Order: sequence, then structure tokens, then C-alpha cells
Amino acid sequence: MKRVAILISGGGSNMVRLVEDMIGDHPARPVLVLANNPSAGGLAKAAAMGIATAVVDHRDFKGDREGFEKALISAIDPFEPDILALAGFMRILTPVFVGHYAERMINIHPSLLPKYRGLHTHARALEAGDDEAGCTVHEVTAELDDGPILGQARVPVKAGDTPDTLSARVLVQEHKLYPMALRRFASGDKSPILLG
Ligand code: NHR
Ligand code: GAR
Repeated sequence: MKRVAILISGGGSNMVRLVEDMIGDHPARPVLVLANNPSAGGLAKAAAMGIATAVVDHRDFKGDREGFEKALISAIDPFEPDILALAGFMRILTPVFVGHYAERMINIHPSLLPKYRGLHTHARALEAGDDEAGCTVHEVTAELDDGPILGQARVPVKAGDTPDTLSARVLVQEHKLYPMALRRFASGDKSPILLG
């Protein structure tokens, strides 16, 4: 049974979907939900589901990414995770952290990578006049949003879309794709999932 730590920054809707999927017949189980933000709404949701939670506030480490990441590692490693799943985690990770969890870390990113690495993906897709958008689950490497792709889901862009309406449509697909991709990754299968 693989042990999964989930890293969040916000509401944690993807985290909740991952946890719900790990109830029952599954090759993994959740052991920790960690946030870099003490007011992340997902923390209370994780605690209500009986999962251990932790906070490492990056604001306590102004300008010291290495110190922040050492504190993250100290909070995570006692739980002995086999897999780290980033789910709306909003801090860029340096090669120190990525190297510590090499080939054990995955992320969901709200664009059809390799398009739109980084932030504000929906606004950038609309700005470009794209007729489709989506999300990608990928392995985390030192290069931002650049690791091997484990799955993608596509949605149409509709007339009158705003970043908010588009992100809501993409989020529905994130909630389908991420549990499927984690399940497959935990079973050792890295073949990509394509939805939509
Ligand atoms: N780290 C590495 N090395 N590789 C990846 O693929 C990563 C990563 C860390 C986070 C998630 C991510 C995304 O899916 C992710 C993937 C935050 C930023 C960012 O610019 C960019 C991408 C992602 C997460 N963060 C700012 C920073 O200075 C802070 C922004 C904020 O707090 O709102 O860290 O796109
Ligand atoms: C999701 O849309 C996720 O793809 C995105 O943040 C949202 C988190 O929602 N991630 C990023 O933008 C990473 N840079 P959630 O907290 O409800 O899962």
C-alpha cells in the first residue's frame, strides 16, 4: 500500500477528490495533508476526513526558500510518504526539494501542457483565442510544469467565457482526471490518460 502526502494552498477540492477515491479498493492511502498557508480551507476538510494535517507557512521564511523547504521536509518525512501529490500547491519548489522526492511527486496543472506553464493559465488561453482548454497531471521535476505527462483532459472554450467560467469547467475535469492519474501512478503505471 503506497502512502500519499497531499500538498495544498487553498480550498482543496482536488485533495478531497483524491482522498475520497482512496477510500476502498485502491493501491494508496492518504497519510498527510500539508498546507503552506494556515488559512487554506482544505485543512479543515482533511481533518474532518480523519487525515493528519500540517502547516508550514512560507511567510515565516522570507526570502529563504531553502529554509522553507527544509521545514517542509521535516514536516513530511515522519509520515514516510511514497508519493507526494501537489493539489493547488502554489509555491515553486527548488531542486533541493524536488531531488529529495525524485520520481515520487505529481502535480495537477490547469492547462494543456506544454501550453501555459506557470500562473494565470485560463486568462492566457482566452487571451490567445484558444478554442479548447484543460488540465494536465504530470510528474514534478526541477523545471516548472515540465515533467512527464501522466494525463490530460480537454474542455471547449465557449463564447463569453471569463477566466472564472473557464476555470470552473476545467475544475470539473480536474476532479475526474486527478484521481484516475494518482490511482494509475500508485500502481506503477505511467502510461498517459486522455479524457475529452
Ligand atoms: N516546482 C517544480 N520544481 N516543478 C513543478 O512542476 C512545480 C513546482 C511547484 C509547484 C504547481 C504549479 C502549477 O501547477 C507546481 C509545479 C506556483 C507557481 C508560482 O509561480 C507556479 C506554478 C505552480 C505553483 N508561485 C509563486 C512562487 O513564488 C507564488 C505565487 C502565489 O503565491 O500566488 O512560488 O502551475
Ligand atoms: C486547481 O484548479 C489547480 O489546478 C490549480 O489551483 C486549483 C486548486 O483548487 N493549481 C494551480 O494553479 C497550480 N499553480 P483546489 O484547491 O480546489 O484543488
